Amino acid sequence: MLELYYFENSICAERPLMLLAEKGVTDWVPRHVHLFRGEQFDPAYLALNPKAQVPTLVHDGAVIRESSLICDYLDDLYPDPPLKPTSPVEIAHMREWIKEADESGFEGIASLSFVAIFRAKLLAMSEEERNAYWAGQTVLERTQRQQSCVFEGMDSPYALRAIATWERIFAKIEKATARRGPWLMGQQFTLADLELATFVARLDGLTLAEPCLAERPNARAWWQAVKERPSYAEARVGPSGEESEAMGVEGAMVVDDFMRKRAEYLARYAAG
Ligand SMILES: N[C@@H](CCC(=O)N[C@@H](CS)C(=O)NCC(=O)O)C(=O)O
Repeated sequence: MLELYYFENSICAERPLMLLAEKGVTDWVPRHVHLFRGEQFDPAYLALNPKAQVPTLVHDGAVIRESSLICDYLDDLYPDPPLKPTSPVEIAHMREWIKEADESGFEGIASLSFVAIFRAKLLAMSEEERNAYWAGQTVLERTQRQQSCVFEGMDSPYALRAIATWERIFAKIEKATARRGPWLMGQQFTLADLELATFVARLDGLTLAEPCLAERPNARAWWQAVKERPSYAEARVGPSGEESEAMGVEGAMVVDDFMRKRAEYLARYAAG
């Protein structure tokens, strides 16, 4: 039995959801973890995922954590259509994209999401409520990042890091797809495209992808092609319906600050 613990609004959980759609796998059991109701802190869930995060995959009792490892595992389990190249060199290059997405891309999206979406909600809480919100977390680094984004907004050093990270990633996407598109690894749509897709979808939902794509025609074409894959709609990647409207409004409220910080970053750190 294949069970996937997920939350629909999670850019990490969307990765295996999109992968299952790519593979046409439907006989899996959805296990919903409502992050806004704190279900990730239930002792039964913590036993599966001590970091209190989604997604988690349980396959015939074996627990697999970390969205990129889950996708890799599922790609081996359901090899058709393959989402990894065949040559070991190409596989290593594909994994480099995923490593960068995991190591810094995710943190960047999480920071910008906190500044744009969760900041106002947390600032509206009493100090006691805010402390209770952070009390259950088990990863101090994440709590500190969230607190910085809530209290400092776009002036948080994490927001600047997020901007720098995504400038670097979009520049790499532009270069790779200009050299040999339409996908990051050339002709084959791979785990690299899929695992970046759900992160870019959040940026796009916040209206913050456009400034990064404006002068990058190949990256823009790549992003358009990703959104047109049936798996993108089937897995409901990115915000949809009312959520999409709300996110667009929240993003629009920080877009000027984002542009100001981005210009500051480009002038101070990325000149030349
Ligand atoms: N590196 C982990 C990160 C997982 C993660 O942080 N998931 C977020 C949602 S995207 C989460 O569960 N957050 C818990 C919370 O908000 O309390 C992965 O890729 O699976």
